[in-house]
Amino acid sequence: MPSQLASDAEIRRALTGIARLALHARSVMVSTGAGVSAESGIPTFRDAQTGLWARYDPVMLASYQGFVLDPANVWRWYDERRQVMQQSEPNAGHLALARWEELWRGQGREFTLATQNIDGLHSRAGSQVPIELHGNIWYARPLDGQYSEAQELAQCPLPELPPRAADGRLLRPHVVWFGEMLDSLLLGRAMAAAGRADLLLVVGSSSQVYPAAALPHAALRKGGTVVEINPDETELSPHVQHSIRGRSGEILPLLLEEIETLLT
Ligand code: BV8
Repeated sequence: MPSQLASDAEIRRALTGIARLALHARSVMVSTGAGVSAESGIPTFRDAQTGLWARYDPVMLASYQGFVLDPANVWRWYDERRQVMQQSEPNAGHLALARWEELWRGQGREFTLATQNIDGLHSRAGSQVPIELHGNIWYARPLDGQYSEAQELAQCPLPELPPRAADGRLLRPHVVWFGEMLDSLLLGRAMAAAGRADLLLVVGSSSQVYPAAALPHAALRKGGTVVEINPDETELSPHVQHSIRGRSGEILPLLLEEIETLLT
């Protein structure tokens, strides 16, 4: 049964143990969800449906069917999210993960970051090669085009909805919609890293959306230790060794403190 940790003393003790595990691990992986961007002011996927969007089901808006029904409206939803993301800064949790990656890279240790988030904040925090499993909202590609035709679409807000390529082709956000396959190379890299991870952290995810939610189970099957950081209990909580009830912007910097103490 996992330890569900909420008191400061319990969390501190667990973080010391997790830092020790990290130092003895051949490979470490972190998988993040919308919760890691919450303290940057970006509503989580499920909280996002407020105000005008309250009457829309995000799974419908984030789907091919929803898009072709009303491209302008779906782009309006994405561009409003882009405007919030544009005003947001990486928070202490993003920065702690970038620092961890830098420390591990400096010591020739394996560190993999995979994210379900499309906001680009891990890269802005300094993470070098985040595996963006669900794409990136700052890129777009022709609806009738290839995944590889993605181009940066940085202008925000967009001058016209829906945006079109120079040749007039309708553009779609370069994100993975519900019902769409993830990029097989990215998913393959993430699953392979999870299978190698002696320690895998799942941070800020409700662990409800597959195949991303399968990553921690790939680590558990191979005998890896899985740690969850989330203020709430999730479907993953009963399966992990440690489920830390806390916000990523607070817990991750504390974990990095423990790791850096052990490294000195
Ligand atoms: C696929 C990009 C093969 C777009 C996203 C029926 C039909 C079709 C498919 C399915 C189906 N049934 C099941 C499926 C599979 C489906 C799925 O899993 N559905 C779920 C709803 C059951 N998956 C797919 O469709 C995937 N493709 O399977 O293809 C296929 C094809 C056809 C048919 C079957 C299979 C594609 C999924 C990708 C969808 N795109 N995003 C966009 O963003 O607009 S998903 C989107 O939602 C996010 O990227 C993210 O992945 C997900 C939200 O999850 P979270 O990130 O966890 O966010 P959430 O809000 O849920 O939770 C936040 C957590 O943070 C909470 O737990 C909260 O407590 C915590 N938190 C809050 N504050 C903090 C915090 N934690 C830490 N610190 C804090 N401060």
